[in-house]
Amino acid sequence: MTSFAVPPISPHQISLDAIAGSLTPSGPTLVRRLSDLAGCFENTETYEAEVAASNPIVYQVISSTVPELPRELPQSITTIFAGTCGGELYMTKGHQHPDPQGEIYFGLEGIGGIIMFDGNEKKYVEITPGKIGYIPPGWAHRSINSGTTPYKFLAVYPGSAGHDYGWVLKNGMGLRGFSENGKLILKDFII
Ligand code: S6P
Ligand code: ZN
Repeated sequence: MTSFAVPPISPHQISLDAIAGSLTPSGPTLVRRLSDLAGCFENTETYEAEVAASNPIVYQVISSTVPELPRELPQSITTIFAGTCGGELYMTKGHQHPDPQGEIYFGLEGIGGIIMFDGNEKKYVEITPGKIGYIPPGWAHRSINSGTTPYKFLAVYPGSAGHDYGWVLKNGMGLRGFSENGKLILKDFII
């Protein structure tokens, strides 16, 4: 079983396999199924039906061994599988950093993007292999897979940033991503 390293962390090298979406050495892997995304999709009827029917895996997050601790700089690779629920593209839960600090996402495979919301303004930044998306302090962020293959990106973030998922459930994300005839359509997020 993989785990986070214990400080003090030694200088080290990490191998990144963009196609496999893996880090070596790696820490824990988090798997999120549709049932873990309660309150995220607009069409609650379809959501409940699909959870009851097959409860598919929506995304997974593989961490490096660097722990989420102050002054450390953890990394992770998120893979969002291709799919929709009620026409809405598969997404991550989305969160705010309770300690408002920036973060970067680096595109590895597939096509997707970051919906960002600061409680007032909303933005969408597309991510493809080789593109870096910058998430400034104070912007909640949620990733979507807008393509037909798994979308993979590397995240690098301050270890003390934390994850507040409740903020998104309370305030929404500003935008929702839908697939219509294979095209990404962004719609206002109505609370
Ligand atoms: C951490 C970073 C990512 C996400 C991951 C899953 O700050 O933003 O590693 O944790 O993409 O998203 P979420 O919203 O379920 O944490
Ligand atoms: Zn984050």
